[in-house]
Amino acid sequence: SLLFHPPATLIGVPTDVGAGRLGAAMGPDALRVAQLGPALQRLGMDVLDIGNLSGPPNPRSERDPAAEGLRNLPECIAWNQLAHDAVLAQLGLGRIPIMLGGDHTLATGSISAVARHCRAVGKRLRVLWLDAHSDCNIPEISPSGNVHGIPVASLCGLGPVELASMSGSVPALEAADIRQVGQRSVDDGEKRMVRQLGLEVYDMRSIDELGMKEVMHRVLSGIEGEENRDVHLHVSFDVDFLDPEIAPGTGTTVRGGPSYREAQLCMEMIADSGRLSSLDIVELNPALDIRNQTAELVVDLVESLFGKSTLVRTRDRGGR
Ligand code: HAR
Ligand code: MN
Ligand code: MN
Ligand code: MN
Repeated sequence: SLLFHPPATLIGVPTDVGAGRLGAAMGPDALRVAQLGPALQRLGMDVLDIGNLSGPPNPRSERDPAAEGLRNLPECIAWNQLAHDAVLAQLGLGRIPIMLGGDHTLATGSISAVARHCRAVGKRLRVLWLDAHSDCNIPEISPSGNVHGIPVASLCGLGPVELASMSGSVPALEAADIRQVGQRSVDDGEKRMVRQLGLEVYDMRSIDELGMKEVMHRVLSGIEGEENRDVHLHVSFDVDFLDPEIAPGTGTTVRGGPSYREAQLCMEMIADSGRLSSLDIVELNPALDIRNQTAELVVDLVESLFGKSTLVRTRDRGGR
């Protein structure tokens, strides 16, 4: 690969606590079966797999009674704290943490660690949120009580204080640090939150109208090139971002997502930015998959995210 990457660490965080369906806890192992680590090593990367974190038990039923409007909140807080600590430790070692979820509630922990790290070393933060959903609910408006529907609000300082304060300061980041791509299912109250926070969202309609190339150009603007070496780019990749025709192995599919080629271009343009410094891969649910095809697709896309390309390319940063 023409791109240099610092060493990376795979951190398995096997949770179902934030989701309405069971099975995402098997996500880390499905990614291992699909050879995520070896695939990245073939690109010349130094990859270490530290195994799975252990935390509170996952629910045994998909109908746990809701407490204070949010299901399994104490377990979600505990798992997020574990994810936070593990991600922060890897950042401190100069390695790229790749968090293998688990459900998307874990992004509060991982991104809180990234925000804490950026504050400590004086880096600017940009978060790309690739997801069919905005994950911007707060307990008062969540239609499901599922904690994987609230991490963006938590990071912006709203909702349960244990989650909102995990980075050591509230809010963990500014809404202006986030770019969302791929949304096509946003709840009514949540739409008002997105608006109120002023999130920059490139939903499926934007992708239809502008094309993935222009969308990615916009979400990466201001962070590419030598003059922006002080930017830490975090990608939070919810597998339901992808069209369910190519990625059935996830708990809350929504039709009309990015195609295989659109997703590849998205990942390739992120790689070209040269800024990728941490990653979440979440909501992969092998219990709903067909012969691990979704995990294999994710590995294929993550190879592109770390610079795999069909041809040897000169690094045309503008790309246009
Ligand atoms: N918006 C819905 C809720 O809050 C569903 C969102 C959760 N699904 C996810 N996260 N996979 O992106 O319940
Ligand atoms: Mn999500
Ligand atoms: Mn989602
Ligand atoms: Mn491949």
